[in-house]
Amino acid sequence: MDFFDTAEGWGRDQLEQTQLVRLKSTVAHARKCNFYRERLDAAGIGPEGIQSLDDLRRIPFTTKQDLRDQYPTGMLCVPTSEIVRMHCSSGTTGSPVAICHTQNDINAWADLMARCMYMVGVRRDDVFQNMSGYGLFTGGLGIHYGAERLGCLTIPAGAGNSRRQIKLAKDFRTSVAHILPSYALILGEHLRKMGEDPRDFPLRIALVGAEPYTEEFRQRIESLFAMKAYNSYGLSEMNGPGVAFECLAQDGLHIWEDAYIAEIVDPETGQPVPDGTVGELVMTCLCRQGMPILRYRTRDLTRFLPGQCACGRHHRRMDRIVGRADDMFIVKGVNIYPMQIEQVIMTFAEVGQSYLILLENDGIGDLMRVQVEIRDEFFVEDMRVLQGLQKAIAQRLRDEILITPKVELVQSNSLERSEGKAVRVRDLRAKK
Ligand code: DLL
Repeated sequence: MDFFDTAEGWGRDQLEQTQLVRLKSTVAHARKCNFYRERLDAAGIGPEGIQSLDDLRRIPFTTKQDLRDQYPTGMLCVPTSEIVRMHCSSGTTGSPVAICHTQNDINAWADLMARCMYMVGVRRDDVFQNMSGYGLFTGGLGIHYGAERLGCLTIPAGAGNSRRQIKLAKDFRTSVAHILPSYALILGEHLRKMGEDPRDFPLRIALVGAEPYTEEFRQRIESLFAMKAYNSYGLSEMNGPGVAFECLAQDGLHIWEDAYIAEIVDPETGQPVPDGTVGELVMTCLCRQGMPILRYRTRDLTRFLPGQCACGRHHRRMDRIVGRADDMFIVKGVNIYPMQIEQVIMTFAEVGQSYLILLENDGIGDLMRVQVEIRDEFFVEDMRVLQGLQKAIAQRLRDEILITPKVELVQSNSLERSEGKAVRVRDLRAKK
């Protein structure tokens, strides 16, 4: 097999031996900041405290609140003069979280990102267009440096502005793009409105991630553009993109275990769940000097996939993220994740690019409305057809989530667009 670097092809023994060596040195290094020294001492883990990979479980979790409390530089483990870049995580609530990197950190991250891209067939003669926001968001510079590391002509197009994206892609024959799932469908619609078939667009590969989306959504993106779309997972606290990535088999995301240790725990108890069971992903980085983070509670829900991947790589795979522990909402006593809704509505050919879940309370009880954009060619259908569609969607949703939401069909492009990650749920209940 053709690997980007040797660690990509390592077997289990080599991966685990390396993890142990790197975990030992990361934990020893983390003691250079007061926060971890105190935490580790309190847990009885001294400078030589890690003897086996099982000792990882003795280390207390790190939470987003810890990172907020240590903002901006409380968790640095090198002098500030060694730091060359910082990024912030995309959280919209609470005070910010800043992650600081040394030049070595940035280089190691670029290598990992380049490995992801190489794995799905991106090569130096590809033209790569990054359609993601730059700035503090790691999907900009993080992926950018990976593409340059591979030697691609890299176009830092940034988010939005579909007309310009299309012009750049056509002028430079862009073959690979990084794009948020919600934006991919919007871009396709824009092309159609211009009277063009998105299948004629030069793209052959898209790296798609940064927000949850379903397999049904991926299939739409792939067929719309006649290209392959690979799921890309990461979070700022673990650098950003480049943590886990799908290979050509598209059967789960390989977690780069030479650089990270992943655990999946019960979100309530913090105890490991049996393999194959969905739980909260907990991540430890093994190759970071500026700001190492141990056992980070990501709040993302997924499961390890059993067995070895058909591609032959030994890095463990995780399933696509089903949602975040924080995304779950409760209506009439039922726990619902936005992805359950998406999974249903995206199977209807009439459904367009976007949807929005509205949660309200009419004083008697909770109400859930699902606004669904309908593709232009179906919106002109007669009333009975549209009512039939509305009913069919509502019924299928009831089968999935056990309550019947009110489904509203709206015109394509009528729901608000965001330049960054899509907002899928508006909970208006608290305001009543
Ligand atoms: O979104 C890093 C990234 C950029 C990943 C570009 C992939 C591509 P944050 O802004 O810190 O970092 O947000 C991290 O986004 O905890 C997940 O909840 C969500 N997320 C990221 N990738 C995926 C994915 C970047 N493939 C948070 N599927 C994470 C589902 C994802 N959710």
